[in-house]
Amino acid sequence: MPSKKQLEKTSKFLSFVLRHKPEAIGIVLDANGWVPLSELIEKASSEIALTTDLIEQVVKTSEKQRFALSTDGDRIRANQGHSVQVDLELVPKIPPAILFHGTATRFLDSIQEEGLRPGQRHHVHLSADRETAIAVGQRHGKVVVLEIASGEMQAKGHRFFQSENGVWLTNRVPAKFMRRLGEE
Ligand code: HQG
Repeated sequence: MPSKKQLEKTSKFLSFVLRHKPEAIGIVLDANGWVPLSELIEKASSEIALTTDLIEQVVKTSEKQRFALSTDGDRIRANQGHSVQVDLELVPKIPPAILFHGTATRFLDSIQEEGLRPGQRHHVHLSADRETAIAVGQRHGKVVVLEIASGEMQAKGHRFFQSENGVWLTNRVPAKFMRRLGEE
């Protein structure tokens, strides 16, 4: 069994190349974000020693289910969070009435003005529970949780998607659909 540290290091590396910088190791993702494991292992070898076993362990143990293997087990892709253009073939889905977004207090003025924007990613990321939103927001600073009227947004024509690992995604959230919850 690889150590926790080794799994984490590998997971970070995979996020980096499968979401953001495939060209850093000279791989090309296909239109849907997939890359053959054999190619990934070979091209990554100057940076990190990967094996099929290690990658499978990372996929299996990722608490957020960050990656998926193809049904035949030959290819891998990141489930969400990309900054490179890939088509994850997401199908619009009706969201729960309320979703949450955790962010940092320092972003609030700008969010109030522009609404939530995807930034470097394809979509704004939302979660079904407050706890996840708090954890996500804490990465950026003093956390604040926004409650999003996703049901109302959907009724007004905004489309929602759910990634394979359960994260809710939408293109943007205008300020009128959000309400600030107490700071944590
Ligand atoms: C903020 C992690 C100013 C937004 C998590 C966020 C998530 C604005 C930051 C996933 C803004 C972007 C995504 C505006 C949004 N003005 N700031 N108009 N609109 N923002 O990291 O949602 O570990 O790109 O509030 O678990 O924090 O990578 O997005 O604070 O699911 O698998 O701009 O990343 O997953 O930050 O996190 P991010 P996020 P992984």
